[in-house]
Amino acid sequence: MASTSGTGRILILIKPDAVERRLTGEILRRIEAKGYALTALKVLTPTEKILAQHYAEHVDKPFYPGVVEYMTSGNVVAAVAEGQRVVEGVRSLMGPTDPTTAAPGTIRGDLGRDWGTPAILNLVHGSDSDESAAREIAIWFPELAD
Ligand code: RTP
Ligand code: MG
Repeated sequence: MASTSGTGRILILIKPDAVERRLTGEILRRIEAKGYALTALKVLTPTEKILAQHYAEHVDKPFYPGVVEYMTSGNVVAAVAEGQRVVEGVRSLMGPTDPTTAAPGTIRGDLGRDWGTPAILNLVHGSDSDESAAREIAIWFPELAD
């Protein structure tokens, strides 16, 4: 059973389609409105090297070249959010991977439109576990390492 106490962290990426569509504020607004605190924020165009680290579990999959093309197509906003059970909470706010079938009320369900190429354009990334969050925060925010 998930922990119900303590403060967790999550790595969030506002992906290039969201930045291009000026949805950064709307997505961060939803995360803040839920009660999570933003504790780090930056804008950058990801390199292939950082994406290979971030998506280590996907690098050998057939869709990976499309993900690289998608994620290097423009700026992303990387953020760290904190709060109780924040990984579960933000993943719930995001909705599932496919924006076409993500439920209304979720970020991907309300705002996503998956008729783009070269990958599933789904606006936002959120770490899927506390372990993933720690690994990903170290990749995107090495300056926060203690
Ligand atoms: P994310 O890691 O970006 O938060 O998304 P997720 O957990 O919902 O999805 P995941 O399975 O981890 O996939 C990572 C990203 O790769 C792209 N993708 N394309 N079949 C495909 O074409 C495909 N599958 C995954 C998506 O951009 C997905 O968010
Ligand atoms: Mg994932």
